[in-house]
This record gives sequence, C-alpha cells and structure tokens, in this order.
Amino acid sequence: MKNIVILISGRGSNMQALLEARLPCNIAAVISNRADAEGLNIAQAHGIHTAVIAHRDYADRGSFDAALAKTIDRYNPDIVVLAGFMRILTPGFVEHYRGRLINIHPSLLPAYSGLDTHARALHDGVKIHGCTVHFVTADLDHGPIIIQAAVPVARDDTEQTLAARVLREEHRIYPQAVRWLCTDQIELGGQGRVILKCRKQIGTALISPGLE
Ligand code: NHR
Ligand code: GAR
Repeated sequence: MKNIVILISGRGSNMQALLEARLPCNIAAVISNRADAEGLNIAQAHGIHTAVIAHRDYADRGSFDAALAKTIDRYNPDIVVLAGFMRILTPGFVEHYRGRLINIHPSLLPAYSGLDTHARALHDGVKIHGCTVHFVTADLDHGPIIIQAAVPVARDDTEQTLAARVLREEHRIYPQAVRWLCTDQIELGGQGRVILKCRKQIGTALISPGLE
C-alpha cells in the first residue's frame, strides 16, 4: 500500500474527508505549517502522526521548504497531498516530489488561480464556479488537472454560501483523485495532460441558471 503525507494550514476539512474515505493507502502523517491548525486535532483523534514545521521559524522559503521536505521524507511518501496548505512552495521542493504532489484549489482552474477565489468569482458574475485537483508544478495553480467539479452560482450567494457549496464538492473529488493515484489509474500524458486509465465520462451538462 502506498504511503501518503497530507499538508495542512488550518481547518482540515479536506484532510478529514480523506481520512474518512477508507482509501486503499496508509496515511502516514499530517503536517502543518501552523501550530494552531484545527486539523491537527482531527488527525490526532484518528490516531495519525502529526508534526508542525512553522514557516515563521525559518529565515526564507528555501530553508522552510528544506525542513518541511526532511520531515515529509521520514514517512517515505508515495504521494504528498496539499489540503488547504497555504504556503507557496519553491521550485526545488516541487521538483523533489514531481508526479507525486497534488493540490485542491477552490476554483475551476485555470480561472481564479491564487487567493480569494470565491469573492473574485462573485465579483465577475460567473454563473458556474467549482474546484480542481491538480498536480503541483512550479507554475502556481497551473499543474496538470486530474478532476474538477462545477457548481452553480446562485443570485443571492455570498462568499460564504458559495464557498460552502464548492467545499461539499471538494470533499467528493479529493478522495476520488487520491484513490486513482493509490491504485495507479492516473497517467501523465503529453503536454502535461492527465489520462485516466479507467476513463469514466459524465453525460450531463451543468447549465446555470437552468433552462426553462
Ligand atoms: N506551490 C507551487 N509551487 N505550486 C502550486 O501550484 C502550489 C504551491 C503551493 C500551494 C495551493 C494554492 C491554492 O490552492 C498551492 C499550490 C497559497 C498561496 C499564497 O499566495 C497561493 C496559492 C496556493 C496556496 N500563499 C501566501 C504565500 O506567501 C501566503 C498566504 C497565507 O498564508 O494566507 O505563500 O490556492
Ligand atoms: C479549501 O476550500 C481549499 O480548496 C482551499 O482552502 C480551503 C481549505 O479548507 N485551499 C486553498 O485556498 C489553497 N490556497 P480545509 O482546511 O477545511 O480543507
């Protein structure tokens, strides 16, 4: 079974979804860059090893990433999963985990990379928003896409209601993506595109607002 290390910075609801998905892997550790991340308590309640590597204790991004990698590598990970991890990683770190480092991002990439995705989507008046699981590359939020979920934006949405609708879908697609990786069903094709060996295709379109 593959070893997985999960990196968090806060609440840890995506991490919790992964812990509760009964994935065919060994979740070896959960590591946070913040000592007060609520997700650490959830991981401990599941009997998972936790560690804190506080970015504030390091002079620069390079030395933080080196310390982080040293701790991660103690667990011999086959896959490293960013779950609400909020520090941009240096090219050296990303290269070290090439093909085994993934992230979930709260938008339909390549739209709204970076921060404050829900506020920006509302500001632009888009009618469809969502979330994306992708391989992490040095190009922030632009690595090869594994899976996406789309949700409608409602007329009276606030940042909070929209975030909650997207988060529900995050909790569905992240366990699926990790399951595909655990069972070697994902291939990295040419032009940085992800190929699913057991290709499933949905047959429905999300139209928002709906047709009458
Ligand atoms: N690192 C690389 N190299 N490539 C990616 O695609 C990455 C990454 C690190 C994190 C997650 C990403 C997201 O899903 C992620 C993808 C943090 C920031 C950010 O600006 C941006 C994108 C993401 C995560 N962080 C600030 C920083 O200075 C700190 C913000 C804070 O602490 O609140 O690192 O959105
Ligand atoms: C999630 O919505 C995740 O997509 C997003 O932060 C939230 C973390 O929630 N990630 C980013 O914005 C990465 N920059 P969680 O801690 O409850 O999983």
